[in-house]
Amino acid sequence: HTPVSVAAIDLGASSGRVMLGEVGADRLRLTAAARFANGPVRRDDGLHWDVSALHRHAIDGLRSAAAAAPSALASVGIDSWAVDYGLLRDGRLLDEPFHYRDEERGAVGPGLVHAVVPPEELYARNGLQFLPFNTVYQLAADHAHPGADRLLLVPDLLAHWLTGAEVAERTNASTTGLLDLRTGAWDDDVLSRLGISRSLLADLVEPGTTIGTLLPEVGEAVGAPGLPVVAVGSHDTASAVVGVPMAGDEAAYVSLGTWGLVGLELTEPVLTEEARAANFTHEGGVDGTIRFLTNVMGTWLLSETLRTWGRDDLGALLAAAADVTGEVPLFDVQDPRFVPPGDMPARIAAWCAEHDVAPPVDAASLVRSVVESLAVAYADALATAASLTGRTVRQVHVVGGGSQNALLCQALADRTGLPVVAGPVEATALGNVLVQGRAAGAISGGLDDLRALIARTQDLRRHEPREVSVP
Ligand code: LRH
Repeated sequence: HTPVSVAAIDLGASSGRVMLGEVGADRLRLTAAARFANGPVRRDDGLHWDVSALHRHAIDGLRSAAAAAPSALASVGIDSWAVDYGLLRDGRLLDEPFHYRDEERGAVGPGLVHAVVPPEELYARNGLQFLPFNTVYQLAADHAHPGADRLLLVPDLLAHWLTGAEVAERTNASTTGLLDLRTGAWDDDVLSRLGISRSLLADLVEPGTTIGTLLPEVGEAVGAPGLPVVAVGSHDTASAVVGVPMAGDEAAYVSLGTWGLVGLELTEPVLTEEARAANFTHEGGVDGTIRFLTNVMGTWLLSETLRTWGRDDLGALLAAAADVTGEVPLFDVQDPRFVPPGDMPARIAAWCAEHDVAPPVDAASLVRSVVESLAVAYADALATAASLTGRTVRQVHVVGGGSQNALLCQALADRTGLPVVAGPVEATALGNVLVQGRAAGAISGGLDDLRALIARTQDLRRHEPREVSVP
């Protein structure tokens, strides 16, 4: 096994990056080749993504990664947030994709779908938690968009622009609601009942397979002609879970970015009515695993709060929040009012007023209130995951950008009474790089081996639960 260099294009809801990864039997190193902002773009017809800008950033970042690589890049892999898609006709994108936080589509889609396929039946078939923006609901709300002959999820759209190929990578396809959990194939019955043409969907590919090679003009632009594009866990959360340095079945994870994805890795589904009622999902993981998790609010609440205040000093605010000694309100972070972009401090105050709770008195206590309320929600979700599966959780891993929030990780340790292992921050890019490294033959083994490599090479921080009374 000789170490290889690979590039990871990792697109998150608030920022994207192109990472240069070096991976080998005892080596796992990431360097940022490019970082860029991402976010919702408001237009007359609703909330969109600027995927054309992401495409440009990806190309620029790839060029930097190729130039910085110690040896020629072996491949590039792409991951992004789930559910959103571009519609194409004759290979051309019809419009910038909608953003899953668009309120109107979320209000319309579910009713249209559930009138045809009731939610209980849908869960039995696709195993997905109800999120009003699952692809199947967005598509129903899209019927005003005739003429499309192909749907590509965001990472698959990028891969199409880089290689010309049209595929549906399996982990991300599992978030559409159109994949049959029992057979692993597109659900032809649901598709026909909903009037969605099967030919709109591309053929499924597994993480680790080669999607294609860079189109000649792209290869030239990035200085890496013929570079293979390899499918990774293209759902960012699938790659993040590969990047969780856990071992055994007593570990749980919180993949903490814009969302807090809280759950367990399973090999068999838990398709019970209790799991459906608790809104636990079965998303497809790398190597045929199941990501049994639920979507909880994440750092979105903090980033929208800072945006409202016109501040960008999260570190200073968290330090001030850590010093707050008075009571802070615990509010329900899962209240749907917090999903769309907007004035979170005002929404939190309104929630408190409606629930006869004293609102936070200043910025520091508001931030503390958010942190404590998130920790409560994660602790609850972890307890639910354990009870739905009959597992005992003895350790919690927090990965992703939010794992840098030590106040939150400590609050989670205190509220669960369990050790919290924080890191890696770049779990998603690492998961992306590891799957490519394995495909290139630089490493071998199953997810346990990939995770052991992370545990050996990455900075992790342990938070022990404290014997303190928590508000
Ligand atoms: C996190 C994520 C999550 C999805 C949401 C749309 O980035 O992919 O797993 O539910 O975005």
